[in-house]
Amino acid sequence: MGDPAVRTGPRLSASVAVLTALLGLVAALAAGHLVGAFVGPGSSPYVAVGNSAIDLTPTWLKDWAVSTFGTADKQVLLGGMAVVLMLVAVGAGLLSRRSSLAGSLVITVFGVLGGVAVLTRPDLGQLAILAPLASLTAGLVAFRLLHARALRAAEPVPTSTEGGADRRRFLVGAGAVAVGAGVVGLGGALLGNTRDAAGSRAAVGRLTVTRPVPPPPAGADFAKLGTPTFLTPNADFYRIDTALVLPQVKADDWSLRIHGMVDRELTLTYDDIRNRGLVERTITLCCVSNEVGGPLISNANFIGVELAGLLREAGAQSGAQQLFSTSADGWTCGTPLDVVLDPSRGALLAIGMNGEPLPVEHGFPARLVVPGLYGYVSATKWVTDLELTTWSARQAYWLQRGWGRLGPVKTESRIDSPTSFSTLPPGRVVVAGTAWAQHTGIKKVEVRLDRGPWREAELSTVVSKDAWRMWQVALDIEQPGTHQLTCRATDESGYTQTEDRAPVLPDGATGWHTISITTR
Ligand SMILES: Nc1nc2c(c(=O)[nH]1)N[C@H]1C(S)=C(S)[C@@H](COP(=O)(O)O)O[C@H]1N2
Ligand SMILES: [Mo]
Repeated sequence: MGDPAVRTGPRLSASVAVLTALLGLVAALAAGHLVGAFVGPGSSPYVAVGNSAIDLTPTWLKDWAVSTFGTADKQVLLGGMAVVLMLVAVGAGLLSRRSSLAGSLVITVFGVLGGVAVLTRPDLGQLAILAPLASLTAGLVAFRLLHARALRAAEPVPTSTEGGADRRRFLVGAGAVAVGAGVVGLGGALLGNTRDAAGSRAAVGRLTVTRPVPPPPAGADFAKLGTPTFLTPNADFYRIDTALVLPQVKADDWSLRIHGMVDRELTLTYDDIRNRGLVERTITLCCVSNEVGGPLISNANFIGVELAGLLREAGAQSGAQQLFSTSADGWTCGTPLDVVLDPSRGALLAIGMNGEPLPVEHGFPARLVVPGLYGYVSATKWVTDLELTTWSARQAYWLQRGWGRLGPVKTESRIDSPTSFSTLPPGRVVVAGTAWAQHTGIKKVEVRLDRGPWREAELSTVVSKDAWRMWQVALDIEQPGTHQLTCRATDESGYTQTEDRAPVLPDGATGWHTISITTR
């Protein structure tokens, strides 16, 4: 049986117990953040657990998260983790009103979880374990110290002066932990900033392009009618990746290794690439997770070197089937090698985007871009390693999760204006939108009102078969009421978009984009 003194001894009020546990949590997070800033951006245990959660998320749940929260899914995950941690701390505090044992156990379990997450990250070295260790130690020390002081303050005391001193000692300790965690956490954030890639990107300066593309012609979009601008500004370019914190790779630290089934292994530095003779190419990138009518597509002038040229220099061996690329954060991608090696394809190792060095969120210092393939099989950001190999030897990140191997972009079109469910006066309505069939080109877009005949739309000036095109058509919608507008594209191969609806998994959605409008 337990010591009866434990049962009858001092007991913390619920609020003091919860405060003690929450301060332990704050101390743990701050210490992990600071040490994490030293050993690498993803080694903060909080971030590592989040990254592991992303990698362990089943595809259906990931799809649901993306379709519900869009590109804010990562903020939602981090926020959700914060709420869970806080609830756990509240529970641990309430279980620790007499003894600190339960709280210490909970802290230890979570510390070990953080350690496992950090150790199993593909992109973190062994040293990264220091971050969760710091978290565990700081959490345990802060919690147990405050708990002991709180217990002493809660003891029935002979004189009121001593009780006051004990209470003061607890409050001073609590204040010290709170302030200390703030300082340490802020220190971690500042240190993280000095180690980030933005400074390195700023120092890159202007990229000298040997073969630039001219500015887009005036008729390249119908932005005045509601389509996107032909070139997507970098700040508006859609972003998709599994990185909870952006990989921070400095140009000076970066190198690209080309190896595997090659005659000569190559290692290239940033200067090697930027001095190779940069070309510029207009390429529309889109995500396989883009639903019919969805926004996960953008177009930019990418600046880089010919990927095929690099691989020829390394000497691709016969039998090699895929270009297996790895990013600084351990994400992997498999691209069909014949597509990459085809000189007419124009695959790039890109270091620039719309006249600037690649933005950090789009892969600084370097990424791959392959016209006509979805991003998940072609567009590795923060790329550091290219291995020529077979399909059976290596399985890339999304292939392991049930997505298709080849990933050619499907011909699609989208209505941008009017927007779905808008109400318009009856009469003339200009319908405008976007169509894409990267590396094939768009030949025709047709629009239909309700079940009426297809009407051919006017297309924007063609710039490149690798880029999207905009379209517009004026329709007379006299009858008041609800109407359906549908569009479909035909590409330069003669293929007309199928009406059959396919989901995004495993290799991209199909179907006609239809919207509802009301005239009144
Ligand atoms: N390192 C890394 N590269 C990546 C990804 C990723 O998760 N990690 N996602 C890919 C996917 S699915 C797409 S659609 C494109 C998106 O590129 P963007 O964010 O520049 O638009 O990047 C690709 N490259
Ligand atoms: Mo994607």
